[in-house]
Amino acid sequence: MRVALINPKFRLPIDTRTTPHLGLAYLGAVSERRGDEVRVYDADVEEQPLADFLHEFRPHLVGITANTPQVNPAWRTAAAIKKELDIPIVLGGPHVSVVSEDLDFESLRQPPVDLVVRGEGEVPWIEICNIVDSFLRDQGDGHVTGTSEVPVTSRLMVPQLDLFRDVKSTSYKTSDGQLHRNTDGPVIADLDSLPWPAYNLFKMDRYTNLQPATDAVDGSRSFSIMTSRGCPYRCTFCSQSIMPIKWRARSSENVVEEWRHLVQDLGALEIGVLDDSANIRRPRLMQLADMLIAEKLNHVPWIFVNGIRANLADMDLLVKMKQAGLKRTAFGVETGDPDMLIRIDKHVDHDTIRQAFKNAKAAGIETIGFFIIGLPGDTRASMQRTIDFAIELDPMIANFSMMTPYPGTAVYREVKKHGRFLMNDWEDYVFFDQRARYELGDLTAELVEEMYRKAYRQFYWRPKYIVRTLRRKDFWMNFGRNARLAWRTVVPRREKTALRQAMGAAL
Ligand code: B12
Ligand code: SF4
Repeated sequence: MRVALINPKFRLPIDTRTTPHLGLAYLGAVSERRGDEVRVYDADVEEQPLADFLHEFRPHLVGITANTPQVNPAWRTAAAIKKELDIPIVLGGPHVSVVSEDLDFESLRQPPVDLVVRGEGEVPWIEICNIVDSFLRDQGDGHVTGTSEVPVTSRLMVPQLDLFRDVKSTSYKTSDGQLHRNTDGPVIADLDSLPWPAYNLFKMDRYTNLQPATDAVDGSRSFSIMTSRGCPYRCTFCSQSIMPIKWRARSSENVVEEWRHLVQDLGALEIGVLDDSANIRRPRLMQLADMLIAEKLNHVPWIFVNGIRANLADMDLLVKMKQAGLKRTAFGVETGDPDMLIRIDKHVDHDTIRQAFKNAKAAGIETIGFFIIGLPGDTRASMQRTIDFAIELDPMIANFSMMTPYPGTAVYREVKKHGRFLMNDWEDYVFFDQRARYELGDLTAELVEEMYRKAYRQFYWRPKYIVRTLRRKDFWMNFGRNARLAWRTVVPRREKTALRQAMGAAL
């Protein structure tokens, strides 16, 4: 069967670099293992128009990925596909996985969307492929022509057959328009059973690299890896719809084998480790580091892109990881205010965070701090404490995000109940824009936007920071991009956001 996997176009309001989509790379790998002919269409880097791609490849099944700001483009893509070919369309990814807000059904209500996969996709995706494949074979429909009187998709989705009723973690729409939601399936217990991501399906030379945590290297030589999935914590702001609370890790042997493949076969010059919480089990990381050293894979720098838990980052572990090639690590600090830190359920205190930064710096590892401006309950004083704490920790990169309440999070529920959203579209759910995303009590958009700009100004326009930055080679490698970012964050916007004015006028 021919299977197409699509990453719909979505441009962030800042100048981002591009990276192959790891989720699609995993789905492509399991499909290839099933024996399918697979193509990835990544609209971020693709030059061929979608219609041409579809007519050239003539897929039997299409899967589209969608996080929250990408879901409208995903629907538009689905509509464009159905205009060209009569084929079943499956949506998956973080947005459609938020069952608490019925977001699987929201997508199924879009005419061109037939199925939604919630959460980890590999197992349900393959079950769907099996069902569609045997249906097409039974129908003698080796090729999708769309010329039969009853369209292929309608025949596949007839309620009398109800072909997808046993596919766990899947929601679907039968041809009578009824929406169905199957129960959740178990998480993938043995991650070693998964094939490695199929980078062979991507036009690697068109990517730049992971941002903002990594440095500018040739995109085709910058890779991601995920050594564990899930996170046992539930911070109030974090969108955890895809990765369940059950944390699982691959074996070190399995990780090292993929690492070797990236370094030796694909020529990786840099590796971004994408785990949500890589250091949940310390002995595992120690073993992994030992193996990277023993296997002489430690000459390629790697980076914890998403942050590791500060409460589990002791000196011995960090020194060992530095020896294993760890160049830079992020920590989720979020707030400098002690009460807010408790309120967001981070389960860490400021002294522990201080110590983790000290340890990392002493071990010779560069640091990134993630901070949030405008958490529910934040005040001018608490946000100032966040800025002050960032300056005290003095990481190499401070990343201040505008609090964006993603559906399914505790913050989203709180704003829904007591505040008001300043977004009228899922495409606004990005946090590197300068605009406030909601208002709650005394936390006004003006205040949050003012403090957001202040955070960047106060952190980055320190003489000590500027001198140190100018001495870094990486800074000059990224000079154009850094200059654009600095300009955007320093120049204040005088007007209120256009969106807020529109919302105000509507009330
Ligand atoms: C690396 C990363 C990035 C990278 C690359 C993104 C990418 N294209 O993969 C960069 C830095 C560019 C990025 C940017 C953003 N990101 Co990001 N990112 C991640 C991160 C840390 C890892 C993604 C990953 O590779 N996961 C591992 C793979 C295996 O999982 P996956 O991609 O989700 O795919 C699995 C399932 O979702 C499902 N699936 C996915 N697609 C499909 C499609 C089909 C057909 C099927 C059947 C199944 C399926 O099956 C896959 C295999 O199990 C996640 C956190 C996380 N744990 O996933 C956040 C995360 C995805 N990002 C998030 C956000 C908010 C963003 C931004 C919007 C932030 C911003 N700047 O405002 C932007 C959006 C950019 C964009 N253009 O879309 C949120 C999404 C929340 C939401 N509700 O949408 C997450 C979950 C972080 C969080 N916990 O809040 N991100
Ligand atoms: S912010 Fe980090 S620790 Fe908190 S729930 Fe998300 S991934 Fe887990």
